[in-house]
Amino acid sequence: KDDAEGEAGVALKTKPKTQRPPMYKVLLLNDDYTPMEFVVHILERFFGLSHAQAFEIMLTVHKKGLAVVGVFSFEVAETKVAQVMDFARRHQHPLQCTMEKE
Ligand code: TYC
Repeated sequence: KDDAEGEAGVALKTKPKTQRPPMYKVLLLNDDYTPMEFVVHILERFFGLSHAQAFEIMLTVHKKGLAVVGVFSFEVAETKVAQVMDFARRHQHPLQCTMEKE
């Protein structure tokens, strides 16, 4: 029923369903070898974070094992993960970055 009146004449309202695209969390994982400054640099460069924000997230990953860096559309999340993984690989650091549906 998509009516403003129900079976017994009770006023009802059906919410118009606004379709939102699914969003994806980009996660950064800790490891024992990637230098802290390298991780901070990645967060500034690919996620547009300030040095202070980048340092804070890096420390959270270091202490907790992982952290959400940001939430993006599928395509943007995919691109960020690829940029981070490629940059880390080129610098021979084992840094891992993944994405997960919100
Ligand atoms: N644990 C690393 C170190 O002690 C630093 C680090 C932080 C590595 C965050 C990865 O995603 C990471 N050098």
